[in-house]
Amino acid sequence: MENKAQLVNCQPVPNLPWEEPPAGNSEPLWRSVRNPIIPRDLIPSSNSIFNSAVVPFQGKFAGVFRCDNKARNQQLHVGFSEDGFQWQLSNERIEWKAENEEVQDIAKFQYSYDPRVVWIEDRYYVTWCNGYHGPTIGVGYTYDFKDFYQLENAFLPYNRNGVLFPRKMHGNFAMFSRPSDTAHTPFGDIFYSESPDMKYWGKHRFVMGPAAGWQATKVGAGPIPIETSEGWLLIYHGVLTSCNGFVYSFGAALLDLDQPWRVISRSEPYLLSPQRIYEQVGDVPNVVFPGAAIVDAATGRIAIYYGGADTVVCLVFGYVQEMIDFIRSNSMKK
Ligand code: BMA
Repeated sequence: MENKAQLVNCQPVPNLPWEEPPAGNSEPLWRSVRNPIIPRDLIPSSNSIFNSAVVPFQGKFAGVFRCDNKARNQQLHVGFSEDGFQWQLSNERIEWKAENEEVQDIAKFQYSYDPRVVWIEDRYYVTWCNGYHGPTIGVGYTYDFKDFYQLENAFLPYNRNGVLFPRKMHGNFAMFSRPSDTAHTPFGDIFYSESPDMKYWGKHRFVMGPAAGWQATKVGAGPIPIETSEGWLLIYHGVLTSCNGFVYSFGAALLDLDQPWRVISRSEPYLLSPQRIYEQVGDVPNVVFPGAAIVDAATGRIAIYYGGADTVVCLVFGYVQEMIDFIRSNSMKK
């Protein structure tokens, strides 16, 4: 019997979007029968809606969505939902207000995509891939999902997949990121960094790089890491290069609670790979890209939001304990 993991700093979410597994299910995760839960044309302005981030908000749900418009600009839109399945999205992109004059210079919109959202202490922080002479990690916050304030970019270009921790580490904010190039980067390792003030980032540590198979080309952090007594549960995407291009799957790892750059265990097989038609066919074929996970502390249930084929938003369900057991019993040899 594996150790029983306790969730740490996790709230009950009684209205978590949820479906029971199909009869005879033997997979660690199972997809919503309602997938894709957000179609590409939910709002008049959108070409596609995918790779998005949602959180529980005032007893309901709110989120920041990647909506590429019909000019194919990559933009962030705000959205709200009663049940986590059915979403109302703004038809216009978020207008970030520079938090102060210094930030004014970098807050000019170029492009923004692949957001993550997390509650830390007193507000919701948003990170995203922000165009500033190439992709880098944009940072901002909101209290109410109405007004959004932009801070300094966390890193120099080029970087993607900036993912904050839900609490301070060693008295500092903490973030994963993945240094990249200007294009469809053919490499990618996950790094960890800390900041005392959300402005200056340092103490950079290597966490993990590609490994054989589904994650042979690059890896990048997905949803906000989940704190458990067994370690940080990190869901991450991994990419392989086939004769027809990149294939995006996702898996998970357990990281040391105090030093998250130390990998305790990492599963050799993926948790989910593009196998359904809405994951295989779209603007970019063969992509499942996880951006958010909501956990219900009362039941240990998890609902993971992911983008399908860079076109739609999808949901997949599981149990945190079963994911941890899956990682441990399918662990990569070190
Ligand atoms: C990455 C990002 C993601 C996208 C993926 C597959 O570089 O652009 O938003 O899902 O490629 O196209």
